[in-house]
Amino acid sequence: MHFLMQNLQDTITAPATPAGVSALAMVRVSGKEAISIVNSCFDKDISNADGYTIHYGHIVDGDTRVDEVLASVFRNPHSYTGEDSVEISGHGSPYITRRIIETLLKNGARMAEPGEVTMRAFLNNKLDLAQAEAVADMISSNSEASLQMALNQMRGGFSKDIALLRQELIDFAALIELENDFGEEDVEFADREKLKRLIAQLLTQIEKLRSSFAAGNVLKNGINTVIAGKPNAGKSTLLNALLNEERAIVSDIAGTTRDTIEEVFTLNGIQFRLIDTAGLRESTDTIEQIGVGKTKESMSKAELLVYLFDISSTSPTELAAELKLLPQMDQTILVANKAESGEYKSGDWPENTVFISAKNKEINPLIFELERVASHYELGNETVVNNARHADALAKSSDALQKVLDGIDTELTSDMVALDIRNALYQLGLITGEVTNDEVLDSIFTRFCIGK
Ligand SMILES: Nc1nc2c(ncn2[C@@H]2O[C@H](COP(=O)(O)OP(=O)(O)OP(=O)(O)O)[C@@H](O)[C@H]2O)c(=O)[nH]1
Ligand SMILES: [Mg+2]
Repeated sequence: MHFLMQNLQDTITAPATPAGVSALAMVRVSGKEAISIVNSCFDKDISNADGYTIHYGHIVDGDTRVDEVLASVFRNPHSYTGEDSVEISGHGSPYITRRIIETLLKNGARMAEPGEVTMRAFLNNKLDLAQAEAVADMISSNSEASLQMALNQMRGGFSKDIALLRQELIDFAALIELENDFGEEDVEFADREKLKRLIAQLLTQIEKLRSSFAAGNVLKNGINTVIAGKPNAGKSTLLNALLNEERAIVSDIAGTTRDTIEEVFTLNGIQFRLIDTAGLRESTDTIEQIGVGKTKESMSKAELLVYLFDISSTSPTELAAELKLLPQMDQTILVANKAESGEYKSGDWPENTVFISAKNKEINPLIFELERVASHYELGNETVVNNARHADALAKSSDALQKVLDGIDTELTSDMVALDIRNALYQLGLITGEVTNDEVLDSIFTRFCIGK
């Protein structure tokens, strides 16, 4: 509960750029006294400066010039936080940045807590909670797709959907609560059939949002992809070919890979988390057995299985037997490796088999398949839920709505039905921050780094 205890009347400061040597570094000052505090350690008078103006001058500590800077002035409410703010761009040395901040602290600013800057923006209605979380996601996003998703969410598409759902429900809650006020009199303002239809509609929409969570997760974290197959099929060779580096040991000894090896491969902005595994076979070697156990575990968690077989030493009947032993996966790509080693008839093999030569780096047919998989996750304009907290709140509101339905069907009293509706509203509101509790706020904003 650290910064909910902090005084929001304070003027805060923090570096907004990472520590380290760079051309420039920016220090943020935000709060009621932002402009006057900077003014008291700046060799120009900016006390009456308009918003959106930039001022050249020096930060001074007594008689000492700390740095030559540009100070950008923002007037409330037209700033990131909605408060008066000054952004000081100085030279990018950690020492200078520290000196600027020390000077500001001396003149009455307080060091910002991590996330406090964005929390103020939230409290001043500059962002809603889902958008604030998107800022955190954007800062930590590591691929183009996850960045796009965070940007989308920041623009508020997600929040708008939720707000629409909530509004319809609020209207019904009000009607049902009105019934309560009439107590003994047996009145029904809220048409139960209409309410049931609305809830069914809501449940469908919530379901849609929830199922986008899986796709959202992929964009954020990458597609868990397991490369499996018999020993010597060429799995490690394939991993190396995809990464274009000699990452895994390759040898003609069956059972070379024992531990799983994980590397990220990015294709069209989508990350594949490639896992090279120990070849699948019954083995008497203890360590290899452990490796095979790990392979099976990885497969059970994977979203995509790339199953490799050596076409030069496997017959179609043998392959069919192998495939029977595989777990059912949502997505599997069957790959015939060592295709350069001899003639083959593609008709002899299962449909959709792709033929490659990992050793010769002839892997384009597989790349095409991976692109096809990646395209499922491409970002449309649809709302994507990408956050475990949102998914959780959606699940809980879905449960609460189900309860409302059950309540209507079993002719529960209107005060009980109203209670379940309120609960569903509460869960939906938690997502956008229309309803907040300290615990949620705290867990979100502590994920930020100082200065954000
Ligand atoms: N001719 C040919 N040989 C290949 C090809 N890909 C891999 N090999 C060879 O097959 C042998 C096994 O390759 P690996 O990549 O170690 O096979 P693996 O599936 O990782 O094997 P384990 O780790 O033991 O399960 C090595 O001698 C590779 O050089 C290919 O496309 N063509
Ligand atoms: Mg291997």
